[in-house]
Amino acid sequence: MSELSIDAGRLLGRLHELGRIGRDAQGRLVRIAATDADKAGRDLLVAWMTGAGLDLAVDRIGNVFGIWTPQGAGGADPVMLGSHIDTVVNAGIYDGCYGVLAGIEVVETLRGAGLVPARPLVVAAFTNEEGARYAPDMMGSLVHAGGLDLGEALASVGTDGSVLGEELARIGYAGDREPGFLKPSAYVELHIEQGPVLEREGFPIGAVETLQGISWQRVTIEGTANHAGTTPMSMRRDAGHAAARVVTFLRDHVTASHAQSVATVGSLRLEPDVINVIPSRATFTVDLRDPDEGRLRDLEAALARHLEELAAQEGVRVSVERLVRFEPVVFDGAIVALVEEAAGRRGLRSRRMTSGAGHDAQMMARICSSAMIFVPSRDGISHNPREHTEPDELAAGANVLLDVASRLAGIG
Ligand code: HGY
Ligand code: MN
Ligand code: MN
Repeated sequence: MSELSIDAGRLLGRLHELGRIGRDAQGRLVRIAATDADKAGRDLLVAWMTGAGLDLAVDRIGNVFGIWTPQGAGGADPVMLGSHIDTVVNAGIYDGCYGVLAGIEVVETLRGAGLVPARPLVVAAFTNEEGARYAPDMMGSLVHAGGLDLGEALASVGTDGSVLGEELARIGYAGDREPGFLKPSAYVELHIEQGPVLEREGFPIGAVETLQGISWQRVTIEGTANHAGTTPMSMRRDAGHAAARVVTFLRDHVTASHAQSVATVGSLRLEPDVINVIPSRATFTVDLRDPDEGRLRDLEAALARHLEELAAQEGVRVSVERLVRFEPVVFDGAIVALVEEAAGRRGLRSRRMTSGAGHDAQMMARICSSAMIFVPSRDGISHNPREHTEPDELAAGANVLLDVASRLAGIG
């Protein structure tokens, strides 16, 4: 069994302290990217990073990096640990934050034990992983990996009409380093599973080997506003009804396919949004995911066909804007094996699995060997204040991260 362990009390204390930042008037956790709440969370994280003796660097898309370059290790490419600290609306306190804070724990534990890695260690907090305000999600890591033009990302307009670059400058996190200035030798992300598998099957550790493909679209349906009382049903061009048909189509189509696909209409807005007016416009998002690229394409094609038929049948006009499209990712097998080995040495059962959620690791996999470590989520709940993982499970995951990072950085 490995003797070194992270300070579980410190990790838990920080998770709860960071989890108190960004609460709205109803007490919900809403630390949306590039808002004042995000700034407050970033400021606390920066204090912890500098307190841990890390050198701070912020790039032009606002990614925050804490860098430990031990004597003699300066010439080697770093091992990077990380995730994100921005949240969705009414979030839990573990999604993303757990991986960033556990990364700081790894550095503090190694330094405290007087262990010196042969490579620099970097802890990263990527900007706008959630994509709740600015699309695409995983934006900061995508720019870092060269998958999205910096100018385009900074010019992205949020759901509130704000411009990301202006907001980053306003909160003081429009950094000066060029995105991609760090070329990691490896990237490892510790994250809660956000799904039910580990808990249901009784595994404390997930060795994540793949991550499913993601397709985000925004659909706008234009009908005709009319009087709710005087317009016969046969004469309506009802954008609300047409949108509802898409929602049920997706559920029925995916369920009937018995595949691993998932489909979600998470945001739906009707205009003029008045009780006695037939909706003239419906604007909604469609989130499609599947671990298999071919099946994901088939699902996108089936939706496109349905929208065409719908336009003809309902007499409405349909337009589609593609927001995000990421193909499935296969992580580095050698690091996945390290995760299993490290778990085993600590007497922890692990199982290989796919990630249903998107993560910064899927972007980092474009430029370096990457993998993820999961810990269980109670009832599989996430993106919800009921998100929870037991303290001993959190500590176990962080210790596996410690062991994997140590091996990758040339310790032990
Ligand atoms: O959408 C996702 O899967 C991630 O939480 N951004
Ligand atoms: Mn996350
Ligand atoms: Mn999330």
